[in-house]
Amino acid sequence: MEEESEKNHHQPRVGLVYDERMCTHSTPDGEDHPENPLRIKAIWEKLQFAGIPQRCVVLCAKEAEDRYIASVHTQNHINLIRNVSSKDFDSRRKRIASKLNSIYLNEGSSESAYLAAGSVTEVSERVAKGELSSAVAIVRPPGHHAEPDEAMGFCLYNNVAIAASYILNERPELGIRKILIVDWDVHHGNGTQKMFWKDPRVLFFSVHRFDFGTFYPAGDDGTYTMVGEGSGAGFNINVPWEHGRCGDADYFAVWDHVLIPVARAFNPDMILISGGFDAAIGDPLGGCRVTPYGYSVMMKKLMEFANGKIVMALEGGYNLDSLANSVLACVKTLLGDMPIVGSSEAYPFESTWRVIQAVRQELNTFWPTLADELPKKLLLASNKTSPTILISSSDSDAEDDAVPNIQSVNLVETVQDVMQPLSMLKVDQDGQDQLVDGSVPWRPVFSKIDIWYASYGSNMWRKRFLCYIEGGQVEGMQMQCSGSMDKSPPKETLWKTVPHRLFFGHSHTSTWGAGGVAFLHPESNIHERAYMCLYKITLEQFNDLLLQENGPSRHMISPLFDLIALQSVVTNKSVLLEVLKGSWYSNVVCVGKEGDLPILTLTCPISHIENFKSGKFPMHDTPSKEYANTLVKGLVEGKQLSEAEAMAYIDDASARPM
Ligand code: X5A
Ligand code: ZN
Repeated sequence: MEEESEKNHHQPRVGLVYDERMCTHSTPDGEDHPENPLRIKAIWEKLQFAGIPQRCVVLCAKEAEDRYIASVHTQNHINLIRNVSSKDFDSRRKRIASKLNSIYLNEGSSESAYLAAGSVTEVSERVAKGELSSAVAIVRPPGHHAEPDEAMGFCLYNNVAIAASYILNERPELGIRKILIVDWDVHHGNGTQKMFWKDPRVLFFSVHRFDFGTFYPAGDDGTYTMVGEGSGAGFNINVPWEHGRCGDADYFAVWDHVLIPVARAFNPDMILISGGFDAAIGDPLGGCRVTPYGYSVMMKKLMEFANGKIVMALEGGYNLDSLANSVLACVKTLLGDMPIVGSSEAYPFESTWRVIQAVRQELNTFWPTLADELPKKLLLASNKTSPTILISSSDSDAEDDAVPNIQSVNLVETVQDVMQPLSMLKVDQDGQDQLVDGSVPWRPVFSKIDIWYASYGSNMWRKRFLCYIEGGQVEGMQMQCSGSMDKSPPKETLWKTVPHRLFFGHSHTSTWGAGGVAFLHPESNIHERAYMCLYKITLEQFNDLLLQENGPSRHMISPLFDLIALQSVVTNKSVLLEVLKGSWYSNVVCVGKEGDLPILTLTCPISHIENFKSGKFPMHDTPSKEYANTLVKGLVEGKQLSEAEAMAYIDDASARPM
């Protein structure tokens, strides 16, 4: 079964761009330099020897256009790079380069810089379009150190930043709204960080040697407290190694405990990798120890996101063999080849756990998933004598073992009846309703199961709730909802109060802007009373609602909240949705029954309550005006409270300590 569907998966279309013209950029007098033309030649030869180009879509390099470069670089910088290779600059070129930080220039520099930036942009566009599944750009000069107005660190144009900005700003019709940039070059991507510092559409993640600010490019830019600013706050993540010798185990630990949980929450539409390979074992500049196996695992883990839409652009990497072998491992991984065998002998350094914890603490207000305690056993495992703990696939969650509380037995039986034939519930890769060999499409089935969805926040206002069903946007909302696939209105509406604490937490939302949003304490408490507006909708609609409530985009291949989850919520009172981990509303809670149907609501995991109590997450934050208005309208139009009473209800809930 497994093997058969594997065969039916068509081979991914992996784009590959390489062009000898990028070899013309070299030191003016033929001096040795680590960033030399042999780098990309060695990669290309290795790929040819391995028969890779035949399996890929090979593309020619293309020069970037100034107007697109201009979205991240100044005109002044563009003029310099455009003209510096011309005859008129022959006498000045060396002098200009010597004034820059770690830069050489020759007659080929301009063309190479344009080709590198243009090639990354070109393949990114094709991946965004879906014409390619993923792509690798074997380019030079590298880009990630290049700042808006300055070439530095062997970089002239910031290739990856130009591509990201092109996709977001020039091609909105491609639907790429959020880009994750993963910079695994051993050096900090200072240029890219600057370019997207205030931009929440780009999550920039860089893991690099920092050595307390002494490693190139040196200074404080690469430290973990640099999290971005304005609406971009939280969308810049630095993981600064304290020293060299970091290897696979250290990188895997960062992937598992920082990057992957955040990526899950951010849910990028596309990933760009600033693929430097100077953290590779044997690299003369990096002094780290990542193996080709390490890179392939890092790549594989990223392929779980953005529908696999990944573009890897070459940055550094100065040992020709390490470089070529590492790139080969990455391309093979994108092609879906069997993973290469690797050792899991090593353990992360103790310093690695320290760095990971510092990063998690710094960023956990933006990414709640990072607030969970790391398991003690993990932290103790860096003594290098304990048995292998290398790849732990996810963070542990104390709330996973919620106390069972058997109720509504009827429903359990009902659910079990329908579950039997659906135990092999599966859908085809592209998604929705087609029948694939033996599997059962979920939408037609879920469209026949009704539940009560209970709202306590803005969804109490019917018009706002209907955005999740019919699509659209009401006053005060900062974004459009896509709506459910089934746009039929709720079959019934009714109001109830429940013995749960209503509170307002966090400091902003993408829907309502600044100000806290509503949560319901997942556990009941007879001293509390919260208003709820119940809508009878189908399990299919509930799934579409869950997806929209926890962040836009991405269509659902399999249901987020399936029959197993439904059974579990009825039996255990709440269920944490693993796939939504990191989102604020990842916890589905059953607050009772109405008729024979369960009443389901969405709230934060119980573990977050502690964070609200301790102040780790902001709370008794007054809700934003727009948001509070929406609640008031809901309660008033629903004939539950007068306007004054509704306002008092909200004030009371936000003022009271937990
Ligand atoms: C792209 C890259 C390194 C610059 C080191 C300068 N640059 N000493 O790896
Ligand atoms: Zn580097």
